[in-house]
Parts: sequence; C-alpha cells; structure tokens
Amino acid sequence: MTLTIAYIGLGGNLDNTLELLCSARKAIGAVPGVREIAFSSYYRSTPMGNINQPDFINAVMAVETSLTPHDLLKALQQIEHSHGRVRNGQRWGPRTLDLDLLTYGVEAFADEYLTVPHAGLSEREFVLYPMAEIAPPNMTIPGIGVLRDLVAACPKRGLESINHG
Ligand code: A4P
Ligand code: MG
Repeated sequence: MTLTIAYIGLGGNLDNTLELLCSARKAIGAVPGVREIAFSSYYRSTPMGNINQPDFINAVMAVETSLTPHDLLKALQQIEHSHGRVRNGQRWGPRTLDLDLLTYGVEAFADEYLTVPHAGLSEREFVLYPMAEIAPPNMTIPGIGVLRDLVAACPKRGLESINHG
C-alpha cells in the first residue's frame, strides 16, 4: 500500500469556527486510510476577497493517506457538509467550513473536480504560514516552488496565531 503525505487547509469565519475546525480535525483523522501527522497553530486572518465579512480562522493539517486524491477530496467534502452548518435562529445557516486539499505528495494535476496543488496557494498567507510551521524546512510545492521562498514573498496581512484555549 502506498502512503502519501497530503496537506489540508481548514478555514471558516463564524463565531464557532474554532470548535468547527477542532471537530473537523478529529473527523479527518478518523477517516479510514487517513492519519494525522501534524497540525499547525490556529491563525486569525484578514478576509481575502470580499473584505466586508468577519475575520477568518485558518489552520493546516498534514496527513498520511492511502486514499487517492479524489477519494480524499470526497471525504473532506463529506466532513464539510456534516460540520459546516450552524443554527442561525430557526434556519440552517450557510456552509462556512472550508476544507481544501492543498498538496498531495509530489503530484501536480488539474481536472474538473480537483486542482493539486490548490490554485491560489502561493498567494494565501493563511495557507503558507501555517503550512511552513509543520512542513519540512525545504519542502517544495510541486510545480510552484520552495515553500520557504513563497512564505518570504507573501505579506502577512495581519495574520496572527491565536492561543487555543
Ligand atoms: N476543487 C478543485 N481543487 C480543489 C482542491 N485542491 N481542494 C473544487 C478543494 N476543492 C477543490 O470548492 C469549489 C470546488 O473546488 C469544489 O467543488 C471542488 O471540486 P468549495 O469548497 O465548494 O467552494 P469554496 O471553497 O466556497 O469556494 P472557493 O472558490 O474554493 O473559495 P476559496 O478559494 O476556498 O476561498 N479569507 C481568509 N482569510 N481565509 C480563508 O480561508 N477562504 C475563502 C474561500 C475566501 N477568503 C478567505 C478564506
Ligand atoms: Mg474550498
């Protein structure tokens, strides 16, 4: 059985996001064929894109997996759906837990379901900094570059790690 190291980005911006991310972390580690090997600090981050929304909380998780990238994505999407809805008054609120497959071993490919490494990874401080915290010092993002160089070129935009407690 081939085991591949994959990195997963977790994010959200609701009041209970920290709980959601903790719960999603456990759920990811419990998927058959997936084992957590590292988890970054949690970071508070300025919204990318539409600025008119609350700050995000982001983190990155490294796993070792026997799943294919598409099966891993499917598992992440199921976890998004089971964790990403919150009670908002009497109605179910929008999905706000985002799980992205950032890298899958040394693979670089894109099809209609999945782009690996994740598109936009190299511009996202809320992905690069937490990833660098848990990745090997010389890690290369396939087809993109050396993680350390990407971090050095990426402004922090107010990103800060938060105590989880
Ligand atoms: N997809 C393709 N490649 C991947 C991949 N590597 N990982 C496809 C995950 N999904 C991938 O995703 C849309 C489609 O992308 C999926 O059907 C999948 O097949 P989605 O999760 O349904 O949509 P989304 O995440 O809501 O939209 P999108 O465009 O992916 O949003 P982003 O780019 O994830 O941005 N600011 C801060 N500070 N922190 C954040 O985490 N996140 C967003 C969402 C915006 N601003 C943010 C943050
Ligand atoms: Mg996404």
